[in-house]
Amino acid sequence: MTATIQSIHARQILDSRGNPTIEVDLVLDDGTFGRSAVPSGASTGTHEAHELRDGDKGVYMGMSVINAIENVNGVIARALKGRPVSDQRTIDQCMIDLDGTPNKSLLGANAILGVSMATCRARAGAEHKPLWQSLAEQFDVGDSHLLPTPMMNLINGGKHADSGLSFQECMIIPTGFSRFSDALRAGSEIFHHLNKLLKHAGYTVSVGDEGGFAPQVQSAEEAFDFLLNAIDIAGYTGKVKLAIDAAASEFYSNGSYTVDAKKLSSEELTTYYQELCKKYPLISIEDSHSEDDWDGFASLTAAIGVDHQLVGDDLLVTNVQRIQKAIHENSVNSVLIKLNQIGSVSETVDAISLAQKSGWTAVVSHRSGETEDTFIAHLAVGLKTGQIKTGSLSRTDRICKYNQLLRIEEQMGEKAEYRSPF
Ligand code: 2PG
Ligand code: MG
Repeated sequence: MTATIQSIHARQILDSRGNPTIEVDLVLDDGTFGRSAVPSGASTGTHEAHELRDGDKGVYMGMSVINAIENVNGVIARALKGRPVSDQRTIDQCMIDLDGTPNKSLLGANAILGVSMATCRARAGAEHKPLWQSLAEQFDVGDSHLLPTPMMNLINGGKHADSGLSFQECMIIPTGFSRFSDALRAGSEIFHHLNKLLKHAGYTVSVGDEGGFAPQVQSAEEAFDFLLNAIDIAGYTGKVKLAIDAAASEFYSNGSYTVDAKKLSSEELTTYYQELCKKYPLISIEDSHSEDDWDGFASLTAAIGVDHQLVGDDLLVTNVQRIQKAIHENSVNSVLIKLNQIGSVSETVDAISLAQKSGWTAVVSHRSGETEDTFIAHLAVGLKTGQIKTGSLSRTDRICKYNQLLRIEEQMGEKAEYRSPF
């Protein structure tokens, strides 16, 4: 396939929180068109690649991305025009070299990622293949028919809601199903039963950034009890497990963690997680400790890592160097994968491959600020990660990823696979 890039055009659009972000349109010389939109986090790790924002408080509260857009339409477009899209790594490396900084702070990780994803879209179009299949072939994954098991964020806390709950995400994982569509149905039914239970208990049922409820519950235990109750009423006990993203960097300060009004040391926090795992079917914990508390992570992995998934998000920021350190130090056994933490598709794939080679799991993830782009649904299938985290069962910015997975399952027909990653 020898199609080359004819034009690249970026524009400013809004994300699910109403903040500006970048959309990129890319056209090949054969007329094929590819479009992508870049997501944005709220609980961002300090080691993430640089998201370039203009910072003029009078315009979109400082959040506009005009400089990043000018970088796409200027220097990046000039450098990539006429280049073949057959090799994604060459395209990405060209932008990485143009930027020249370790964290993409010159051109912006948001600028580079937008072009990187749009290139993948255009190449898939030129090949007349679905994006997941084109990604699987481009990165030598081979036959891929595994639909990802979702982590569904039904109760939002932390920085994503005003609920008072310290943990950012209390999630369910539908493990006991043999089709993605059945797992999705279970998630939706549980979501609606939870709505009724919360209402009945006098809680608000308005939703947070990722479409989960944000009730003023007093503790993680109270949130888990609601989830288990909803799972039970929906008739899925045993088939649906629990997971959290503690996002602990957000409740860490001066050497201690404040969890639901209790002050805990790093060791006490590890003990608290162990107790929660004894009491509840909690099988996956993300960002258990603060992003540079390597010892805290390692202590939890030593304690419960054999039969629990311990995921690094802010800790690892989809960065191969940090993942390597974590493998060496046994800090966690799983990585959360976010394209915009590192800023290009091929570097994201490198992070996934390193994790997979090391016997870890990899969970492809949305950001709390999302768009209608469904790239991550394709990435999870194409790279055979077997897991995706893309929010609750409401809000189109979340549901569009699930809907795309339904389409992929339908396209695959009999070949589609779904199984528990645990
Ligand atoms: C996380 C993400 C997504 P944010 O912490 O895992 O759920 O949140 O995009 O705000 O970093
Ligand atoms: Mg996280």
